[in-house]
Amino acid sequence: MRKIIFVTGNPHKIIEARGILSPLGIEIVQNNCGYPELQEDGLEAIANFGAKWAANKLNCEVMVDDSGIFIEELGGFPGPYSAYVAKTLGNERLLKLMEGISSRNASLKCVIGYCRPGEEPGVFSGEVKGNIAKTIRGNLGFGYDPIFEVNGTTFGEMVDEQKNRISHRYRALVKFAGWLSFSNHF
Ligand code: ITT
Repeated sequence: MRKIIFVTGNPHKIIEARGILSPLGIEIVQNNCGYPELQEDGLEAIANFGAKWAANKLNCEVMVDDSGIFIEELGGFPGPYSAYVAKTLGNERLLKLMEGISSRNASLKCVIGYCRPGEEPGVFSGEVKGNIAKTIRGNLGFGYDPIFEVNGTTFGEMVDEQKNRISHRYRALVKFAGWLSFSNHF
């Protein structure tokens, strides 16, 4: 198995990444040393900076994952500020904010950043389109999963195997794994 350090404090991301990458021959090892999260407009810039910072700090190759939810009618809010909004507002109050709004298109995006010490990072992005549910449904998954619906089912109602077949994280990780095996990095 090819081993990669995944720098994240979020155990759910680790579980999902293992489910997706282990059949592809990649073993994930968690490190939660953290990294400075730039207050940037884009997930790419945050993942890029975080991967480079962590690779140089730990002196080994690393991957990071910066994700967020983008609500069309709110101009893409909260986007890169999703962690802050989850902490300060939470799903219930986010739904209140959306009350009376009929256009509920949204997407979840994930950007994987990968870097080796002293080198420039690569970023791999994935997106899944869906909509904001009217109510919180399901207690599986994490974060925005119980309010993010795809074809009538929230991610909070899906077991990992279902979410992992269509998720933003799956799409980003598959791109990353493809790049690893086609470059000299496997
Ligand atoms: P690390 O930065 O340590 O990896 P984090 O949980 O802070 O962990 P993010 O900044 O990427 O990660 O997450 C932004 C927010 O989006 C945060 O509130 C997450 O719970 C949420 N989130 C991330 N991935 C998600 C997913 O697959 N489904 C639903 N919500 C998700």
